[in-house]
Amino acid sequence: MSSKRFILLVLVTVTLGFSGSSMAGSVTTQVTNNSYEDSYPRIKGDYVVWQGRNNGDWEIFLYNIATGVTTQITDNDYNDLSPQTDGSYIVWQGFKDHEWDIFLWDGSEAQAISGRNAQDASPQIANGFIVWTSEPFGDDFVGPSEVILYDAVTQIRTVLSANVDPGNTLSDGGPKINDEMVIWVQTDDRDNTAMYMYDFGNATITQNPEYVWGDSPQEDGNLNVLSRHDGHDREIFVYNDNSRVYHQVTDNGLQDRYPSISGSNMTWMGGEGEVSEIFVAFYEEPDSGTGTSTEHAATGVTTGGNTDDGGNGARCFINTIAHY
Ligand SMILES: [Ca+2]
Ligand SMILES: [Ca+2]
Ligand SMILES: [Ca+2]
Ligand SMILES: [Ca+2]
Repeated sequence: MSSKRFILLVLVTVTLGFSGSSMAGSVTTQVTNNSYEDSYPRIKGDYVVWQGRNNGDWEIFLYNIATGVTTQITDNDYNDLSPQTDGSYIVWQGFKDHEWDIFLWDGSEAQAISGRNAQDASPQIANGFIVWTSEPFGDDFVGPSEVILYDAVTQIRTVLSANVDPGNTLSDGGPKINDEMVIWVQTDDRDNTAMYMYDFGNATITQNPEYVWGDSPQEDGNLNVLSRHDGHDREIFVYNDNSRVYHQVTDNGLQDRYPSISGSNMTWMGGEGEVSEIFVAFYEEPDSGTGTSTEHAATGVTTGGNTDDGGNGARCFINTIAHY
């Protein structure tokens, strides 16, 4: 493993200043402001991660809400995609040396955590555990795929699906993970499927368990974040299960998509193609006076020398549009 370690070139830039407001509603911060595509942000705790197509290939970026600092996690000449974070670690897939591997950033450096001679993809992380689908290949074979579990603390990698497919004759893939369990789907060569659940509590695997998967990057606690069309373009909304109120977070000329929420913090992608940027907002429980709307520019947001605000991207619009 140590031979695969490499010190990251960490590029730290002071980001656009964070703006605060004591008003009920939300305050939006534009995290990126550059000439390349930034997309698919995910958030957990204080970490916002996304992929940016900087200098011809995709790289991984981190924005720390607590410090307001953006860090470029990768800087290489191959594609790094699909970052996920649990608020402590970042995982993603990178096409290093002509095959997909899984990489883990532990706060100071990144290392490959998958084996070679396999296509390793779609990592998911929760609570320091990472799962992904791994499809081994050789000169005369490809697959079947396996589900891998990696413990970031002990650095132990386990072929989780080997417990129920010891000879690897079946295709295991699509794992999801939360603090309590891993689930995945196994498919045989006649397309019969079985679902498996690995329980972190008792370290056992159950076939076809009865449960409802309740984990989504678009919901946390009583808050749900969503992107929907307002008649002009897509906007970000938060729905509060308790107050049953939709709160409009954005109102701009950008296509606002791919929202993700953690606690009261949310992130999304605004704009398309080379002008797409990453935004972060903090949601505050609205007080009385529902049905009113207030618009204000997010204060303290500077554009780092670029005076183009990307189409009102840094504005925050507070609008309670529904109240049941
Ligand atoms: Ca790259
Ligand atoms: Ca298998
Ligand atoms: Ca919009
Ligand atoms: Ca951009």
